[in-house]
Amino acid sequence: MFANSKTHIMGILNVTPDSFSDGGQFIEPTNAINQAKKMLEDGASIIDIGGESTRPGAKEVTEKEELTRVIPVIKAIRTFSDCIISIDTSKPTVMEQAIAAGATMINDVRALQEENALRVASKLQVPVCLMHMQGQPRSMQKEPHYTDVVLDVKQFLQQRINDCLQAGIKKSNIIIDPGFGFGKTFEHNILLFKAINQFVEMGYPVLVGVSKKTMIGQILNEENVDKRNNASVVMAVLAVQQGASILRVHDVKPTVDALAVISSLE
Ligand code: 9MG
Repeated sequence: MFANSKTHIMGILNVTPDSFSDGGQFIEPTNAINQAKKMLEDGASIIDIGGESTRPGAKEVTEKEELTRVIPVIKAIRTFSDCIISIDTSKPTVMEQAIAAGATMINDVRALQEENALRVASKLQVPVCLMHMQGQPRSMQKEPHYTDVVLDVKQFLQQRINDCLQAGIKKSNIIIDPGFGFGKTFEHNILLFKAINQFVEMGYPVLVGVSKKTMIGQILNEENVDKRNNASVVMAVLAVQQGASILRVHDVKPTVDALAVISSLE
């Protein structure tokens, strides 16, 4: 699905009351569904639906609550689109029920490390994104520490890839992600961003998610997340130029337009 050279735009759909950038406006299923429609019309090929906020400091959510948030939205999107629906979760039961409801991909910020997650993902046989995170969202930004951030993150991802292959997940279903902002200082994020090409060299499609994140706020000295859109598009372009295959973004249309400019020059 992600092996060719096409760049996929993954539109973010947070069905949470406390997401950092959209402030819970898509917790209402109707709003969420309209937002998904808009992102698809704008050119997204993947919709990433999450019912657990993973922003720094976020509290964990119960399985029941997560299911209540995401399942109706997945079912509704499936009635009008055959797009790739990605379920952003670490919980095996949510993975299973989301796929049964029509999702076709798993995005796990905990890289299938929760109990039973590896076994369930292997059984489901869908593409899975393995993301690196140091710590847990509640405390991950307290004191992130690495010996060599690029090497450490690469080693972690390679270990998770090996565990996935061992568990029966097909190589063609694995996507990797350095996890920008997840247990990383500004300097760590910059070093990782400059090394996206090294992650691409690992031989798996690379997903990059920097849209509106704190690192962009720090570059711009801009607290207001709504004023980070332009810089988010620039970083998306720079990620593609290093070989990223999937861009996880809030603003689909400007990112699609930027990619059209790049491909017209190839
Ligand atoms: C859920 N989520 C928030 N940020 C993310 C990122 O950078 N990558 C992935 N895979 N998921 C993310």
